[in-house]
Amino acid sequence: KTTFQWNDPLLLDQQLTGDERAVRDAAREYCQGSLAPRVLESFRHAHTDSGIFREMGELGLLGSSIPEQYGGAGLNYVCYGLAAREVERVDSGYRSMMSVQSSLVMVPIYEFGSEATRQKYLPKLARGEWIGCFGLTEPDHGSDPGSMVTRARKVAGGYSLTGAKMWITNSPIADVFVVWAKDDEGAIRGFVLEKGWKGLSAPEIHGKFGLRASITGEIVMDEVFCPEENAFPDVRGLRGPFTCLNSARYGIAWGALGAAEDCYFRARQYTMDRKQFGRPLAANQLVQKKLADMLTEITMGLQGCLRLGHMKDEGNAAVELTSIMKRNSCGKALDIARMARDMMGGNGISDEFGVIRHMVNLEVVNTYEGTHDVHALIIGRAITGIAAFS
Ligand code: TGC
Ligand code: FAD
Repeated sequence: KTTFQWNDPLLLDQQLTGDERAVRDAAREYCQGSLAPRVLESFRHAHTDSGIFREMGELGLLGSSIPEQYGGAGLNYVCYGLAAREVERVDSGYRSMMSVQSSLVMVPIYEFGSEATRQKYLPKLARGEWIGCFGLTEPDHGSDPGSMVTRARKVAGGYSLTGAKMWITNSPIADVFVVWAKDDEGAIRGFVLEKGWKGLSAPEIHGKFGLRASITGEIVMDEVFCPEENAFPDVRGLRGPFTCLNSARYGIAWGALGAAEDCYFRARQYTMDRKQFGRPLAANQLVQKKLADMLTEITMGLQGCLRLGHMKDEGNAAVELTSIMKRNSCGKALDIARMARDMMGGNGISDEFGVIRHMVNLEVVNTYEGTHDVHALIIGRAITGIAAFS
C-alpha cells in the first residue's frame, strides 16, 4: 500500500523536473537559512532590510523569467512560482519585495522598454543593486485604475508628470519607479523615473498592521521631467500594467499557499505537542477536521497553481485563470491562517508563534493586485460576458 504523505499528498514534488526541484531547493535553503531567522525582529519593528535585494539577486531570484542576456535567470513560470512559495512560507512581505522587483518592474521594462532602456536598467535590477517600484494605484483610484488622474503632459524632449500614487511597495527605498499616467490624448502610458529627479518624492506610509517587513509609500510627482527614451514607446491603455499584474498575481497564487503551508505545519505540530484534558489537542475530532480542511485546500490549490504554471509556460493560459488562482489561494490561505491562530489559543496571538503574522499579512495579500471580490467580478465577466464593475 502506498503511504499517505501528510505534507505532500498529491506528490507535487514528483511532478517537478530536476531543474525545478533544484531551484525550489536553493530558494528553500536561502529562505529558511537566511530570511526566517530575521523575520520576527523585522516585522516587530517594521524594519525593511534592503540588503535582501542583493541576496536575492545573487541567487537569481529577481526577474527569474527574464533572459540571461539582461541579467535574468531565464527560468520558466513553474520555477518562479516555486520560489514565491518558498519566500512567502517565511513572510508575504519578503515575497512582495521580490514580486514587485521581478514582475512589476523588470517585466514591463523587458516587455515594453526600448533596447537601451532594457540594457540600462535590467542587469542592475536583476543583481538587486537597484530597487524598483510600480505605481498604478492612486489615493482615489484603486480597483478602478482606468480612472487615474496622474497626467503626463508632452513637453520638449519628453513628458512632465504630475500626480500621486498610493500604497506603493518599495517606493521609499526605490531607485527606479515604473509609473502609469495618462497622456494628452487620455491614453495610459508607462514611464521609468529615477530617484533624485526634480519634483519626485516617495514618503513612507506608517502604521501598517500587515506586511511590516516590507516598506510601503506614496509616489508624489510635481512636474517631474521624464525624457522621451524613458517612456514605453508602444504600449497604450491598461494592457500595459495588466501584463505585469498577470505575472505578479500568478506568483502570489503560489506564494499565499506557501504561507498557508507554514500555518498548517505549525498548527499540526502545536496540536500534537500540546495536551488539554489529558491528551493532545490533535486527538480531538474538531481539531483533526480543521487539519483535514487545511491540507485539502492547500493540496488542491497547489495542484491548480502547477497546472497554471504549465499552461503559462506553454503560452495558452487565459488571464482569467490567474484570477481564479490568485483569488482562491489568497482567500483559502487567509482562512487557514485564521484557523491556525485559533488552534494555538492564546499563544496564537503572539508573534513568537508565527501564524498571526501570516494572518495579518494575508489580509493585505487578499486585497492587493485586485481584491478578492474584484477577481470574482473578472471571473464572473468571463463566465457571463457581462461586466459588473459599474
Ligand atoms: P478592462 O476593460 O477589463 O480592460 C482594459 C484593457 O486592458 C486589457 N486587459 C488586460 N490585458 C492584459 N492582461 C489582463 N489581465 C487584462 N485585463 C484587461 C483589456 O483587454 C483592455 O484592453 P484594450 O486594448 O481593449 O483597452 O478594464 P476595466 O477598467 O473595466 O478593468 C476592470 C478591472 C477590475 C478588471 C481592473 O481594473 C482590475 O483588475 N482592477 C484591480 C486593480 C489592481 O489589481 N491593482 C493592482 C495594483 S499593483 C499592486 O497591488 C501591487 S502589490 C504587489 C506586492 O507588493 O506584491
Ligand atoms: P477600493 O478599490 O476602494 O476597494 C474597497 C472595497 O470595495 C474592496 O472590498 C473592493 O473589493 C470593493 N470594490 C471595489 N470596486 C467594487 C465593485 N465594482 N463591486 C464590488 N466591490 C467593489 N498598488 C500599486 O500600484 N503598487 C504597489 O506596489 C502596491 N502595493 C501595495 C502594498 C500594500 C501594503 C497595500 C495595502 C496595497 C498596495 N497596492 C499597490 C494597492 C492595492 O493594489 C490596492 O489597495 C487594491 O487594488 C485595492 O484598491 P483600494 O485600496 O483603493 O480599494
